[in-house]
Amino acid sequence: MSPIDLYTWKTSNGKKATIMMEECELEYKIHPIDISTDIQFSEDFVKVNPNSKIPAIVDPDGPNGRPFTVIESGAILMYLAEKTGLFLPAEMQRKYEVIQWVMFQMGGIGPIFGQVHHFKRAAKEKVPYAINRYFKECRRLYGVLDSRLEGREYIANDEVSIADFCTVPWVFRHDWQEIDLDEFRNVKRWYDNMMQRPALTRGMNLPD
Ligand SMILES: N[C@@H](CCC(=O)N[C@@H](CS)C(=O)NCC(=O)O)C(=O)O
Repeated sequence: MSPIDLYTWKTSNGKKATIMMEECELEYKIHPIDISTDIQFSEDFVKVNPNSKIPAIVDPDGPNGRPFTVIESGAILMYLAEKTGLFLPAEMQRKYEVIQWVMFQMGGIGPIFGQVHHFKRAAKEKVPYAINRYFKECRRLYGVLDSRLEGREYIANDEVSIADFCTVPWVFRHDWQEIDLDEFRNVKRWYDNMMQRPALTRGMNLPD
C-alpha cells in the first residue's frame, strides 16, 4: 500500500490526524502546511481542501482502489477507522456512542475552545464580553465531559476510540484556556491515562 498523504500543522485539529495515523500504524507522509504563512490559501492547497483548513488527507488506495481526498478532522478519523477496522466499533449502538462524542468535540469543544484561545491569547484587543462568553461555555463543556467520564475509563465505550483521540489535543491546551484540571478530576484521570499511550504522544508531537 502507498503511504497516505497528510496535510497538517501542529494545532489541535492537526494533531488528531497524526494521533490516528500513529495509533493505527498507518504508512503516511506529512506535508507540513504552516498556516501562519497563509499557504492554506494557495492554489495547490485549495485543490486538496477547498475550505483552506488543515488537516486533510489523500488516500492513494481509497474506495474502489482509487485516490480519495478527505477533509474535516472528524471525517478523517471516521474514514481511517473504517479503513483499518480500528477505534470505531461496527455494532450500531457502540458505533453511535463513539460518533456522538466525536460530534460533541467537533461541534462543541473545538469551536468553543478555539474561540477561548483566540480571545484570551491571540486577539490584540482584549474584549471582556467575548472572553467571558467563551470561557464560561468552555468551563461548562469541561463539566459535561467530567460527568461523562464519571466511572468510565474512556469517553464513548469501555475501549479507547476516536472520540478520545479527537478530544485529547484540545484538553492538552488547558493551560491556554486557564482551566485547572484539578477541578475536573475525571477529565484529569482520563487525560493522564491517555497521555501514557506511546503512539498518541508520538502523534501529539508531529509535525516536528
Ligand atoms: N472543522 C475543521 C476545522 C479545521 C481548522 O479550523 N483548522 C485550522 C487549524 S486548527 C486551520 O487550518 N486554520 C487555518 C485558517 O483558518 O486559515 C476540522 O475539524 O478539520
